[in-house]
Amino acid sequence: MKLYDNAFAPSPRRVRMFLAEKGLSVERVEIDIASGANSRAEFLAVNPLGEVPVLELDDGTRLTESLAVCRYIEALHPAPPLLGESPLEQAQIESTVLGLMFRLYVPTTHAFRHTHKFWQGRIPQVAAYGELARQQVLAEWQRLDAQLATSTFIAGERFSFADIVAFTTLEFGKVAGIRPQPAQTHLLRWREAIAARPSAAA
Ligand SMILES: N[C@@H](CCC(=O)N[C@@H](CS)C(=O)NCC(=O)O)C(=O)O
Repeated sequence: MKLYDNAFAPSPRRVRMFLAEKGLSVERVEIDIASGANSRAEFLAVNPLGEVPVLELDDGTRLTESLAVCRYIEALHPAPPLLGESPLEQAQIESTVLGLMFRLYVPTTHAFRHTHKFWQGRIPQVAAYGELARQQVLAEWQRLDAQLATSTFIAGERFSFADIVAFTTLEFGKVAGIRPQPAQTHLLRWREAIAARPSAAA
């Protein structure tokens, strides 16, 4: 197996953390997004969307979308379970993960793309839209801070892929000025716990 990856991007980092939690490692191919390698023909032949991660299997089959990639890895290597064991737990984690992707990760990318100088001249930027997205993300972190007052992890009492998605999104949010506030003590407690896991270095 081979992972088309980028050291700084949050989506492939989800897969790296997931693999690390499982004690697995795969060959990595670094795609330099900053220099536009993901938009060149060579990589577009791998993923026409120009996005990482892509997991390439030994028979050449390619999987995109970090959730699907991790679900495939989980099916091959069930321990420790990171996407739930019982049908109910699996549904609850998937529901949480999809919510995080739509309400947290996507607006965080919009805040970054529409306000950061890295994107100047690369895409049409609408600063007001970026700021709106940033506010949406901040409100969502506030909601998660309250939720973490009564649960150890993002999707309940067990560490899961939901924590990986939330943590990598929070780390990435720094580029758009999104950070936990000192008053968000539950969020800060959770972030510290996830950051202390060896997989956080992946
Ligand atoms: N929904 C996809 C998101 C993939 C994605 O957004 N990848 C970003 C890096 S985090 C990317 O490759 N961006 C390339 C670009 O923006 O040009 C997943 O979960 O894998």
